[in-house]
Formats: sequence, structure tokens, C-alpha cells
Amino acid sequence: MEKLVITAAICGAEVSKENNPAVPYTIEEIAREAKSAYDAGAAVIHLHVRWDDGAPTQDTGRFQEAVDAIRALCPDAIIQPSTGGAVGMTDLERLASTDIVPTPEFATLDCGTCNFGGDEIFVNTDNTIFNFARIMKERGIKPELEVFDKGMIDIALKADRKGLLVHPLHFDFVLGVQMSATLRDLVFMAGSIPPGSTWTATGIGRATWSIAAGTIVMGGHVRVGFEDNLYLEKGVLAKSNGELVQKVVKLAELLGREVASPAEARRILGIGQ
Ligand code: KMH
Ligand code: ZN
Repeated sequence: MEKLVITAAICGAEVSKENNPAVPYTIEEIAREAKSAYDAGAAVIHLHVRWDDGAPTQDTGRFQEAVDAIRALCPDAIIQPSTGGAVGMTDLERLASTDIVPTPEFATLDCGTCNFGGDEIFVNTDNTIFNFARIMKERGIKPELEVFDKGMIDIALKADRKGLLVHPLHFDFVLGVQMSATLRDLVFMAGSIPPGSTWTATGIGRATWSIAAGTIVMGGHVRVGFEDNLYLEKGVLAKSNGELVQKVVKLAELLGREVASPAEARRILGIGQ
């Protein structure tokens, strides 16, 4: 089995310091959280940014500052800007995160529209998805195909049939937002992608650790971080993203899977090739 690639989703767009005071807003806080995750064993930093008051933004300048600050502390980390941004942002706004220098090697590509709780809808029409895929392909950015249910895998495969994606495909199963987050769901999703694809999974909230353990055993890769889960265990807030990554490393040790360095992660995920 390949080594385990750990992604840390350090910030997100929806969680706040009211939920966990360690959620980063400023550039210094974002860099601190990235370093804590990197030092603990994360090879990939999934990045959203905020203004200092916590408001989510896809502003190119803010992303540039954050990436430069992370790069200074974690020189070889794979930095994956979000093109999802926050609910309600326009497509143009969302893509601005990829206009940094140098062009990112990896970025998310959300593959469908999804209920985000209450009245919130995260809108990704077919045209949005195909357009984002085309732009990423033209610019040499590897997409991580974010899928919140099985139908989104099918939309990604539609983009693939249009020639908009480069193989091997890489998926991220986000379980516990729109679809449930059981091991049965995980097995179903992993069995629904083309042979030769790689995949990461993240279980939102209390599903984090069962999904991480299942994923490690099945040969997938794991994402954790404040974007997805604020707790180390029931009732215990994580003090940093590093603590969440450390717990994945511990699980991997217990289950006999080695953790990939950023260089190994680039090879395993086919980034920069
Ligand atoms: N914040 C969500 C609306 C991504 O990063 O691509 C979208 C999201 C997915 O987090
Ligand atoms: Zn995200």
C-alpha cells in the first residue's frame, strides 16, 4: 500500500473563533496553523483565507500573503488553494485564489451543488464545474475533485469525458455534509471512481475518526483540520491543527501505514508531473 498522504484543512470558510479560539484569521495565525500541521506530518495544506475580522475572502493578494508566509515556514508543503471559497461567492471571485505566483500546483474543484445546512446552498452548476476544470487544465493546476455525494463523482466523470481532466484523477470524499458518513458510504464512494484514481476522505465533525481509520485501512488518504472538525475527542477542542494531524499519524502507526513526505505525496498524487 502507498504511504498515507495527510491533508490539513486548517481554516475553512464557515468555522469561527467562537467555535474554537484557535481557528486562524490573520496571516500570522494561518502560517502558525499550517506549520503545526506540517510539523505533525501533513504534506498538503488545503487553504482558505480570512480577513483579520474572520470574514472569508478569495482575494488574490490575501492568498499571496498567506502562501508566502506558509512557504517561509514549510518550504516543500503542497499548498492547495480552495476554489470553493464560501457559500454565495461568484465563480470569478472563487477562482481569484489561483491567480497567485507561482501558479498553484494543486487546487480544489467542487463537482456539484450541495446543501450546506439551513438555507445555505453551495452552488456548482455543470457550466461552473466544466469552466473551472478547463481553466485548471490550461494552467497546469491539478484539481482535487471535491465530491459531497456519489452524483458528484458522475459529474466529474462527465468532465473527464469532455477531456477537461488529466489522469490519474484525484478525488476528495467529503462525508457528513450532504451524504452520511458511515463506513458503508466510504466503501461505496471508493468503489465508484475509475481504477487508478487516488482518493482522500474527510469525515465532518464526529465522523472524523471513524472515516480516517477506515480510509487508512482501505488505502485512501486522510484530510483533517478545523475546516472539518474542531474537536480532538468528544468535548475536547483541538488546540491546533497539528493536534488533529498528530492523531491521524498515531492512527496510521497503530494500523501499520507509513506517512508520506511532501515529495512522496507529489509522486503518489501525480502532482507536478
Ligand atoms: N466552503 C465551502 C462552501 C472547497 O474548499 O473547495 C466550499 C469548500 C470546498 O470548502
Ligand atoms: Zn475547503
